[in-house]
Amino acid sequence: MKTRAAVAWKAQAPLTIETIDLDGPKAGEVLVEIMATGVCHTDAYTLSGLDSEGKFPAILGHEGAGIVREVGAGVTSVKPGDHVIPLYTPECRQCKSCLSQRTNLCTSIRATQGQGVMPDGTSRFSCDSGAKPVFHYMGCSTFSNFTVLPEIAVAKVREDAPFDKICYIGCGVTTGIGAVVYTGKVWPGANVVVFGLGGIGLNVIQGARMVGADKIVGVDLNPSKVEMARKFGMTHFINPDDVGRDKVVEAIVDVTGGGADFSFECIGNVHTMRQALECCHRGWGTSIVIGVAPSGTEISTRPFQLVTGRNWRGSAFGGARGRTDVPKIVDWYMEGKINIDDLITHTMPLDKINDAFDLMHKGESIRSVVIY
Ligand code: NAD
Ligand code: AHE
Ligand code: ZN
Repeated sequence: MKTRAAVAWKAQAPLTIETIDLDGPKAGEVLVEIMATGVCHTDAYTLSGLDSEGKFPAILGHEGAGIVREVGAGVTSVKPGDHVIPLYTPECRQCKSCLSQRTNLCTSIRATQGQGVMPDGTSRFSCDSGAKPVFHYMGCSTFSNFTVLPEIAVAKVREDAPFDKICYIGCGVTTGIGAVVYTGKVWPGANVVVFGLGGIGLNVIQGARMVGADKIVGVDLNPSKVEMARKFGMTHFINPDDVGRDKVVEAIVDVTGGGADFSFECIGNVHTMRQALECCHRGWGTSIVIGVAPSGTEISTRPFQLVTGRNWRGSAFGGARGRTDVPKIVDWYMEGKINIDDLITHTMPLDKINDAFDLMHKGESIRSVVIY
């Protein structure tokens, strides 16, 4: 079939809207009509050319919601008409990682996903009527109106949930709230510090408030993020440019009375990752890296920071098991337990998708959502 899609032809170039070819679902795969997709900083990261797994030409996008239109042979868990959220972290429930119950990082199709192809090693997308392959992205490619996904990479969700809001659960909401609930297991009364008050950090903040955190300290260079952060539960704000960039750790230790019980780095900067670790409380504080730093960069700290009891961890997709946890998070939204609407500051049609990247880079949006 033909589908409209925003194609990333090469790094650092704007996406262009094309009508491209899409092969139907093979065994174990499903065809999904994407109804809405968010634009995450990770899409911008890959488009920047700094992602070691970035392949071009590709159809980016990994934060979508849509409707199953066709299923391949052997598909049993979803049927045409089901509403789904694509999962860049699938859940096969059979691999060593899924069976371990210790991680959400299903390994069954991770290798081919990173190569921009389906599990059989080929792409379903092409241009010039099949002559030139176009790569998939993070196994999702939600910047295409129609996409093909493995059955294990879709979460079936309730049908009364609006696509233009729940698409954000496909990455940002789950990543932020999940990092608090599933990865950190943050306890009521904990002091929490959040570096980066963007589409991820604000969800960490609402997750921290949800579990009953005490102080919730936000750190950002952009003071325009403060109002929204306070609305979502931030109790204290530190602008590194106000306290001095080399005094951020001191300022946090001061405001938390000894250091953070939990810190979350939601920027993707190795310097703030170090600050996020070093602002943790001696003896037990845990820092969780969420931000994706450019390939080739490295984190560092004095080993003494770890010897004295600080813990350095990371979280992908908030530690959420996609097919199990995503439908529950959709329920939380529908029951009014979490706020998604206020974080979606901009919407646009597909042909304006480059505006979403511009707004993000200018720091003017929290989340932009493309509605097909
Ligand atoms: P965003 O652009 O919406 O927000 C980033 C925020 O960081 C902005 O408010 C910006 O002002 C602030 N910032 C930038 N540099 C700063 C600095 N030096 N000090 C303080 N604040 C600074 O981005 P987002 O969509 O929230 O994504 C944040 C990061 O999380 C990205 O690196 C993204 O790739 C990553 N991410 C990771 C996962 C995961 O599963 N681990 C999932 C989604 C996104
Ligand atoms: N290809 C990148 C990896 C980037 C990365 O860490 N991605 C996160 C999700 S970001 C969503 O916005 C993730 O899930 N990581 C676990 C995994 O298996 O990729 C790079 O830098 O090489
Ligand atoms: Zn994302």
